[in-house]
Amino acid sequence: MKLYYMPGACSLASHILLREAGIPVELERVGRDKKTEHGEDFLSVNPKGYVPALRMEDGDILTENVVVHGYIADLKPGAKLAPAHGTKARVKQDELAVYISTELHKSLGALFNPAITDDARKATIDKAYTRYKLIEEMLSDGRTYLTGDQFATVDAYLYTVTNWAASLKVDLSAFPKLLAYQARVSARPAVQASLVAEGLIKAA
Ligand SMILES: N[C@@H](CCC(=O)N[C@@H](CS)C(=O)NCC(=O)O)C(=O)O
Repeated sequence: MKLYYMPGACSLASHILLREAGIPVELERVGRDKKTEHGEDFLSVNPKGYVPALRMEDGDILTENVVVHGYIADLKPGAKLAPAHGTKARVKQDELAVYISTELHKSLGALFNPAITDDARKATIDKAYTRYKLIEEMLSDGRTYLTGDQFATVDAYLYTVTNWAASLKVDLSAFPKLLAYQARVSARPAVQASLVAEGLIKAA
């Protein structure tokens, strides 16, 4: 399998999940010019032009974070990254995944646009705060991860997009449970290995 990624972008979540599942993966970095590190034209790999793009074992390409995460989880049920299909636990996890995708990923991602106005930036951050408030409340019952004590797809995803806050200068100090959660997820060996492999931190 091959994961097309941009360092620190949302594709980091798929990268973490592949490591958590123990699935060997080849990493292919994509540049802003849409060329990969080995000279592939990324637009011919994924005409949508964005990561993550996962080349599956049969050669087909799979895109869209939430779907890629579910696919990885289903490949290795033993890793318990998602509950079984057809259960309420699975649809509740899917509900969270879509919340992270549409309410947090997309709004925080907009802050990377250098053309964003101050007013739009403030409105976007205020909206993200209302979304994080719900996450903070969920974490307030002492659970280790978003769905309980089991690390799941949604943790890799929430961790990845929340990790952007520092570089985007989004102050999360009003969410202490979230910050403690970020530190817990960050300490996982698969997360550390992914950060090192993407060149985001140095090996310990
Ligand atoms: N709908 C896609 C969006 C993925 C996405 O926003 N990818 C960003 C990185 S976080 C990207 O590749 N941006 C580069 C671009 O759009 O040119 C998904 O949810 O997977």
